[in-house]
Amino acid sequence: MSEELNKQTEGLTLAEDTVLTNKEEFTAKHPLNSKWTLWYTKPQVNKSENWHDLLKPVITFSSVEEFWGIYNSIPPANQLPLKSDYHLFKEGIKPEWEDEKNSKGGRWQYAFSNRREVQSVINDLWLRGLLSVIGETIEDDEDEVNGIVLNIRKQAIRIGIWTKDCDDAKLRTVGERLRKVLRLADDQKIDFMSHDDSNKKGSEPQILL
Ligand code: MGP
Repeated sequence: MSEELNKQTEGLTLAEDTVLTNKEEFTAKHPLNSKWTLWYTKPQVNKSENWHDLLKPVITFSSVEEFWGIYNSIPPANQLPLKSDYHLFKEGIKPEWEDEKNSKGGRWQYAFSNRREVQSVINDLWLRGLLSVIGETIEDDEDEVNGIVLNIRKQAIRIGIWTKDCDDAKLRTVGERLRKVLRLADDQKIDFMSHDDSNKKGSEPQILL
């Protein structure tokens, strides 16, 4: 078998340096367009803990390699406890409605039921969402998207893309990209709600896509 393989690969050469020929390539880092901070919201244990107490920054990174290092060493989405959240936001933006970069914006959200059958797809959807955000393929205007959020709840898992403003045309582009990233079927809808409305009880989403 190895003889046959040797014969087949005899004439092959690698056009460029790779990790196979150049050990420096092992340490190369591929910078991302922006720096990103991962945040975690731990579940509330007693009622005296408010939203701000539960939310903590975990780590900031700026390269593809650091992203994978972090991704592979934190609990996968489907092992997070109920009532916890992951948030990945551009460095300097807090994942809160109150942050001045979020306050005029809102979020596109895809919610799917938290049943055992869907547990296996959570990690896949969340990873595809993360990659679209750090690769900035989710947006045309590189400043429209501030971050991505994962909420683990009993009734539903929610993935939300937080936008800087509520400009209809820009929102639609981001919404359409999100549908593609998550590979949603026609009957799987996402909705948009401004943070102003999220902060009011009983608000209905402004856009359904
Ligand atoms: P949630 O975690 O988005 O939804 O907000 P959940 O857990 O499904 O609960 P529900 O009440 O929407 O059904 C839960 C609560 O956390 C909100 O009602 C707010 O009190 C608080 N909260 C959430 N966010 C994203 C913020 C925020 O950005 N700022 C502040 N001050 N509170 C927030």
